[in-house]
Amino acid sequence: MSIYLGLDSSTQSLKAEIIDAEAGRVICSENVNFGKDLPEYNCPNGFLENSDPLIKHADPLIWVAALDLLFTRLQRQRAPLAEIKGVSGSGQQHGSVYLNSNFEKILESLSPAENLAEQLTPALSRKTSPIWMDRATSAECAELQQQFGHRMQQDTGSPAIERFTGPQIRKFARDEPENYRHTAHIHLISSFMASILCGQSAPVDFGDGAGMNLLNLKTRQWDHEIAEFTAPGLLDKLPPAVNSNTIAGGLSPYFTKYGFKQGTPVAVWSGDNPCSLVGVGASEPGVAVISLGTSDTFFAAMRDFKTDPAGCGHVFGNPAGGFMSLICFTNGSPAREKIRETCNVSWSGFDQLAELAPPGNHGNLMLPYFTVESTPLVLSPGVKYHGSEEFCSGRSNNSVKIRAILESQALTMKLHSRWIGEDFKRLRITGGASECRSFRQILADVFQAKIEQIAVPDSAGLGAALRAANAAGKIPFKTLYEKFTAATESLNPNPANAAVYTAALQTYAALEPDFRS
Ligand code: XUL
Repeated sequence: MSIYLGLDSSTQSLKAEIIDAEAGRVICSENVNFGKDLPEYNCPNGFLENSDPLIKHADPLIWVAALDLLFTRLQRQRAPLAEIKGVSGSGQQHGSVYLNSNFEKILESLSPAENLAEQLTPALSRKTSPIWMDRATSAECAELQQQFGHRMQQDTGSPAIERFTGPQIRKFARDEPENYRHTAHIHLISSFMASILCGQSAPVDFGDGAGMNLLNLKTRQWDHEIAEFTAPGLLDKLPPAVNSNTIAGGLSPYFTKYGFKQGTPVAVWSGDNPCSLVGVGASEPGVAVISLGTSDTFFAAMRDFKTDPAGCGHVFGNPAGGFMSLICFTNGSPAREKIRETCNVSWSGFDQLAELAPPGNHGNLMLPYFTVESTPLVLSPGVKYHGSEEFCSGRSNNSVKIRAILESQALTMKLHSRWIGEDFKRLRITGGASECRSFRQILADVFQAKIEQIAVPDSAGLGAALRAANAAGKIPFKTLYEKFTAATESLNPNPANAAVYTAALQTYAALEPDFRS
């Protein structure tokens, strides 16, 4: 049997996907929801409440407590844990965990009689972990940009970004110098979780490491100059950065209490977006992925390293080698939901009504900034309308309103993915809104690309399991993709609609700068 485990430590839950790589099947799934299952950690939505809306920290012990609970549940459902040939994982990106010099000693001597959270408490040099939703580091980003200018983006793949780890570390070192001094290891959530599994401090992989504003993507080493400016002595606190197929170590004896075999290979973990690239079978260039969720993301394996001149898109490491692009649109599902509520229709009604308005929507468009937007950067939210007087004053019919949000979201994705420099002819689409047929056709027509739907409920967890099979079992990704990530449905573009969307894209691009902050 060829069984592998993928773990997905996301913002709100920890999930497991156990695959049989030979049979091409997920044989077991399990899930721990932080808010519901671990209320004592006070992170109902994955982070601690804070009166400052810019601060989003979590209690890192919730992630290790979830590991104990998840494995207990897997054991209870008689998952074949002793058969597992390799483990890897996916972590929400950018978040960081701060540990003192006891960390490794504690990991080496974990007692199965006690739980992980209690044993790891004395290893923390900082009680909380900033996560990707934190935006409290604008001052630090400005300082990093002032110091390094364009080099920051050219060498690390992104300009200094509030949620990225480097600016977060700089803030901690400045605000809590004593605690920073007592910090011996700074881990990403991904490398922290891998460390616990293998009982020693684990490396950071290039995929997730690229989301730190610290990794030089040209040398694939920590950038000494940027690290030292970010915080004094930082280089000594960072784990090594390695290829994503590196085996970090063998499973710690602690986990034999759940039925795992000691020494089972643990491949380094990666970030959720790099893992999803693998989980949807898109780690070869030529196909882009659109994930429609709370935020919509557009990502693709890259042929060459290049960066977004507008500074909105990012470059991360592709776990299968090379690089991947990632663009995040904050106004995804909640924006669609707002329009659905305004029209007072069900999701199927929403879908049907969108088809009643023609492609191009009579020239009616909207800039859907219901909340702050990261692509393009809009810090003062507000929805802007363009088109007929009837549409702009909210009197148009529901079909026009619904088509406006969907066409505008497709156009912003097309506009802001142009820097990648690839005319994608295939797009793989995933996430809740991929069920909306009219949206799929709009995306097909705006991009003039074939839209493939895939039936992967947890692409990050599956991607982690496939990475484990690749790193520990030496199974090529191509073989795994044939078995796990075939398209379930596809939709062709209508060439007759190309011209109308080329024109709409021009209008949209001209409108946007007026509304940027
Ligand atoms: C990517 C990002 C999020 C997190 C959480 O840059 O911030 O997608 O990885 O999912």
